[in-house]
Amino acid sequence: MNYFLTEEQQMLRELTRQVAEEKIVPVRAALDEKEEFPHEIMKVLAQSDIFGIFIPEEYGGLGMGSLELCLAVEELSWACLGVSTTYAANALGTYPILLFGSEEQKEKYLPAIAAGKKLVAFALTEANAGSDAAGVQSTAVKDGDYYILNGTKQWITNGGEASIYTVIAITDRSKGPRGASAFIVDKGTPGFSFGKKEKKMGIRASITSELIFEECRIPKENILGREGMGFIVAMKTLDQSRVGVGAQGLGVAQGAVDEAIKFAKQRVQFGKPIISFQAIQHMLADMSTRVEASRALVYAVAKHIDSGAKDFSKVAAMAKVFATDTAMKVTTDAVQVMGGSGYMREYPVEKMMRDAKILQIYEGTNQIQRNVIGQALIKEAVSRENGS
Ligand code: COS
Repeated sequence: MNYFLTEEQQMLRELTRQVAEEKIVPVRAALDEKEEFPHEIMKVLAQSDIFGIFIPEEYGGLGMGSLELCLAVEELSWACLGVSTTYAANALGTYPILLFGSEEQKEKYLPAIAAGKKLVAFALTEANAGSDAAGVQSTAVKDGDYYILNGTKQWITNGGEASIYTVIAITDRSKGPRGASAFIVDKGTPGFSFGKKEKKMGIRASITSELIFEECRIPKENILGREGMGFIVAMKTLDQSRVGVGAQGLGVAQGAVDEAIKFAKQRVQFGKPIISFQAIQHMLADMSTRVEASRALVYAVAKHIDSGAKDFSKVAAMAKVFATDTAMKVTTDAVQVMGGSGYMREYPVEKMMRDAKILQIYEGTNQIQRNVIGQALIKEAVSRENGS
């Protein structure tokens, strides 16, 4: 379908597809098997300026927006969701600086991020704070020119590999969600260490670690926005990033459809390639239709965000939930189309299916997305009733 992409957007898509085909596809199975961080691929993405896509030109980026980021994420996810998670989590970690950082913070951090010299991680989740984002227990206590950070963050993508961390901690527990604040913490700050490295079902080319803060002194100028803005920093960051998770779903689902079609044309049963059977055609038809619907929604939401829309929580949640539920369904159906072969590690679809599962869980479970959509519908109905 023609999405009327500009020449620049088409070139970006072709470039990331080329990286995906030439650099990621040949090594994805090995990265998954060895649970290895994709250092070499990150270098290629840096050399190709792909880290700078969504960063303004004045900070060394390409000055593009959500749609371009989604195009790149889609292509990387088409090849490997582990690699694309590493890349997309870098954007997630950068958004707090981009959206809430002071001029000094932007000048200090964004050029190295745009150049791919420094990787970023976003640290909200804890043992008792995941879906309940306001349940954070880590604390940041003001002490002169410093905040002293204590607590443990869990399941942090890029944990240990990233040089920069955007961290949510409580500065005033009595104020509930308004008592959280957001900070930039540099790797190497005394009192900041890394704990358990997780063993995961999928996205095994990405790293997921625990962050441990023990009497970690952070300069007070590392606060993002003002004290008490941490919950809003987290929510706005997630609103911004969730369409990218939709793009991940879109990419891996397209990858699975492509593999299923390729296989169904070659596999012969009852004397014919299985693609000639209607049972298979109907599955492929449904899979492709869902993927195209996801693409239309993800691109439309990304364009809406890029148009300068103020409140896009609802539509970002819709893109995330629709495209990632699609990814789970389509990757599972790709395994089914390919039968025994689909289940074997020799083919890429079993990995795609394992990888896709996380998309329904991270950056807000798909149940939380439905809550966000539901709350927005109620708010809209109330404001319609009030005639506003
Ligand atoms: N943008 C701006 N403000 C927002 C907001 C958003 N997207 N979402 C909530 N707020 C505001 C609310 O308007 C409210 O403000 P007031 O106190 O002025 O009324 C405040 O923040 C608290 O909101 P709410 O009461 O809705 O908070 P809840 O604790 O009920 O949580 C959900 C809301 C569930 C939506 C939130 O916790 C969430 O998104 N959870 C999932 C987090 C997540 O994605 N975790 C994954 C790990 S991070 S990768």
